[in-house]
This record gives sequence, C-alpha cells and structure tokens, in this order.
Amino acid sequence: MGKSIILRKLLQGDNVLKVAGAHDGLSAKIAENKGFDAIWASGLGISAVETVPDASILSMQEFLNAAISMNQATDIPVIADCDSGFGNIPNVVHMVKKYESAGIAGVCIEDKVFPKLNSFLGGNQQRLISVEEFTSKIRAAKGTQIDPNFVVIARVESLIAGESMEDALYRASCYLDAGADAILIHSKSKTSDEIEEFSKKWSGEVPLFIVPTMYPHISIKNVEKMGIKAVVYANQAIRASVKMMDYVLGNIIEKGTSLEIEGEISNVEEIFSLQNVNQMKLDEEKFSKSTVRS
Ligand code: SPV
Ligand code: MG
Repeated sequence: MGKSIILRKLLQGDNVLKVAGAHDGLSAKIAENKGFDAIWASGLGISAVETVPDASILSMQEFLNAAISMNQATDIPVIADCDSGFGNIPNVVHMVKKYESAGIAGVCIEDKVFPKLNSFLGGNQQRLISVEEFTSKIRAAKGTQIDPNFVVIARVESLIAGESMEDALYRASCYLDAGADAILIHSKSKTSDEIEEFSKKWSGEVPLFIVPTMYPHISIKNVEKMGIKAVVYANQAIRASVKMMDYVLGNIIEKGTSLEIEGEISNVEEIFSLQNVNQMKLDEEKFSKSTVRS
C-alpha cells in the first residue's frame, strides 16, 4: 500500500494523529519505533542539521533529499514541510511532481512570502501573501498531483503575522475552497486559547492540524476534545538531540573521560539495531548459499 493512502486513511479515521517532526532518517525511525503515526519533515530541523537558519536558505532539493531519507527509513507516511512552496506557482508545480514521485505522502505549504522566516523569528517580519496568490498555489498543488490520495495541507499563518482570528478563519475557508485537504493553524501564543477559539469557530469539513511548540501544556486528550485531527511535535526531536549532544560532549571535555556519561547514552548495540544490522546478517546468510554447479 502506498503511503499516501495510509495517510488518507489515518486522516479519515477516529483517532488523533500523532505526528513527529524529524530532521533525518534516524530521527524519523526513532519516532516510528515509539509509535508516532506519521513524520513531519521539519524545515526547521532539516535547516538546523545544516546549521543554517530556517529562512528558505536550503534548496528544495536539499529539503526533498532529507524527506526521502526519512521516507526510506520508515514505513509510516511522511508529510513534508514545504515552507511557502519554494517560490511561486511554477515552483509549487515542480515541488509537487518531485515530492509525489519520491513517495512522500503529503506536503504542507504556508501562506507566507518566499523567502520565508521561521514562525517564531522576527515578529514584525512575518509577512503573508494575498489570499488570491495563496489559493492559486493550492490549486497548482492539487492540479498537479497524479495520485488522488496525495495530501496537500494549507498552513494559515495569520496568527503568527499578528492578523486577527477572523482573518485566520477567512483564509482557512478560502484555502478549503481552493482544494486543500487539511488546514494547519499555527499559533505562537503561550496558551492554547487561540487554537481553541479557532477550532470552535471552524466549521470546515477538512481536518485541522496544530503545532503546539509554544503551548506544550496541551495534551493529546485536549486536542481530541477540541476536534483537532492531528498534532505535530515538530521540533522536540531536534531539541532533544542538541541538548543531549551538548551535555555529553561538554562533559567529556570537562571530565577528560567519557566514563561518567556512558550510562546515559545509547550503547553501540542500540545504534546497530537502528541500522538494521540483524537484517543485514539475515540477508548475508540467505543469499550466500551457493547455487554454483559442482
Ligand atoms: C517546522 O518544523 O519547520 C515548522 C514548525 O514549520 S515550527 O518551526 O514550529 O513553526
Ligand atoms: Mg517549517
């Protein structure tokens, strides 16, 4: 079964989708092992791996390559964070062709100008494009996909750019009319009040996604009660990795030995397991049986 149909079925099912932000194949695989339903190929995370800002610095191909690694490392669907679509209509058309043919289950595009800036950066530099312009990008994405199950998520950044709740609701309904399969409503509020208000007032038929980076107290149970379909833990994995690497490497320098932190880090067997070493051994055994005529 293709992964887009898996994502479609998850979106149509009864449960809240737990989506983990990943930045490479390894982080995606750990998320899958832990029970997440889908992967968010995070623009922030992929940029962080290259130590560049999340500001449309990397090329579409670089983001795509990272998403492909995640897709190949897992059996769960990958939703690619495609920022503002890497440009205008022709860029969106090219993007959908490339992502779809690579087996990515869905893409998310946001209604900000290209180049975009991470939603939590530079408050007054968050600029939206017009509703007309963004709806044409959604139509371009939907009109380009070949696989009917490929998912296009429209991300509303009104609340990030300091616009009103009415603007957010208006934009979301226009994006729905343009063919979006789901709406991601983003908020930088420290409470979930905005999200709650939006979900109460939203009467659209398509599923809602949220990214509770700034309001982490919200639980998956709360999300379910609000009628929100998917919750994206977009950057917890990259933040965990950075914190742990910083701590461990700092401790080695400080103590002049790795002894102190050995019990706190994965042993090599855990790494071998994530690398499918067992499967490699089985393959060797299976295919090395001689078929040469004697
Ligand atoms: C990302 O993971 O790149 C996102 C989510 O777009 S956030 O950074 O929380 O805006
Ligand atoms: Mg992003």
